[in-house]
Amino acid sequence: MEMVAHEPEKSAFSDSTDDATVRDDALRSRSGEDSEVPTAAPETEARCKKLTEERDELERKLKTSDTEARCKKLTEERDELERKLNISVSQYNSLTAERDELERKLKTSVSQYNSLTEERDELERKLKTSDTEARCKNVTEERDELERKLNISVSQYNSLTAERDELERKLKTSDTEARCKKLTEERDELERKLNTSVSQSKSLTEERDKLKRINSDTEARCKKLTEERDKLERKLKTSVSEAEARCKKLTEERDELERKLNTSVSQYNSLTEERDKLKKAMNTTGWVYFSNSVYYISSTKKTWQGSRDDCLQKGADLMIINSKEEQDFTRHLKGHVWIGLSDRETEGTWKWVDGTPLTTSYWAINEPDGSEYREEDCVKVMHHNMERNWNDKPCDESNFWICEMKLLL
Ligand SMILES: [Ca+2]
Ligand SMILES: [Ca+2]
Ligand SMILES: [Ca+2]
Repeated sequence: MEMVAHEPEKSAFSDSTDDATVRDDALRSRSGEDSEVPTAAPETEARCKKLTEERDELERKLKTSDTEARCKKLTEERDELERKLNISVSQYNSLTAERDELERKLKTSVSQYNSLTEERDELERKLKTSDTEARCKNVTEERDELERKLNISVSQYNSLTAERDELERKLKTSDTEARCKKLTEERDELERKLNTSVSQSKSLTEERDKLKRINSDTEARCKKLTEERDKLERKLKTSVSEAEARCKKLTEERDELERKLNTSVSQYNSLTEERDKLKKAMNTTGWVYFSNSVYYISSTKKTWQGSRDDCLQKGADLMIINSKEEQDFTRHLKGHVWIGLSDRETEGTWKWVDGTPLTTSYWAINEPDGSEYREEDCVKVMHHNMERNWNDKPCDESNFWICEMKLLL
């Protein structure tokens, strides 16, 4: 009977032990550790310490990153932070899942615990009627110990959870805000630079357009100048061509003139030669050369008209005295010789035989003395020793005469 009574008691004890094992498992799951409950706290602390270090490292990096201005480094840091944030989020999700799992297990444990408590109460009630109070007391002590440990673990779990949540909050708020602020500043700086660049770009575009316009104007002017230059070149070419033609024509004219000059010189030489021959010939036939004229002095006497007729017959005429030299030449003649001067047409108006009027005269003293009443209309030279030796005489008087033939050369 006692054995029978003992079996249920042992069975009850075994069940009670199993219940404790279940509670331990529940506690281990609740603390997130696989180890025994007493060792759960140090590892959690280590994890907490690690998280604290990470937080401090993050805060340190956040502080030091304030001094960094370059976009690349900040971006790298941001990426690193994002990576870490992702890891933290992942860890957070994992912890949340673990927490949910723990809560689920805790609920189960609590349910089991309640069930076990009821069973225990039932057993205690049963044990009261048995002799196993000592065992019951022992079991009660064990239970109290387990409850104490469970409370400690729950407290640690809550503390760690609170700390983790605080870290996550700080990580989210401080990190995100600082990063957001920094990124906002970076964005503003980049926007400012962008605006500056846009402004510079606009300025450069305007400058480029201005230069394009100037270039266009210059090209237009260049084109115009090129056209003008081509026009001038064509004109120059035409002018050169015309000048060459004129030069050629002038050269031809010069050559023609040179040819004519040569011909003239040749003719001049020929004529000079002929003149010299004539002079020589005339000197031997009564003609005398003097100052580009040849003179014939008669050896007989005739009236003035008879004398003139003789001269005309010789291809000459009575002498016309045109210069002082010719006047002096008459002084070498033998005396009283008719010359070609008369006033037969109009009394007092002296004319040479070629029709020219008398301008320079060499009348002898008191000459001319002819008048309407004293008919003296023809002139002769006399007195070789007189510088002025002209005298008017009646035309029918007989005198020697002098013919003059002007030479062309
Ligand atoms: Ca003369
Ligand atoms: Ca007269
Ligand atoms: Ca007279």
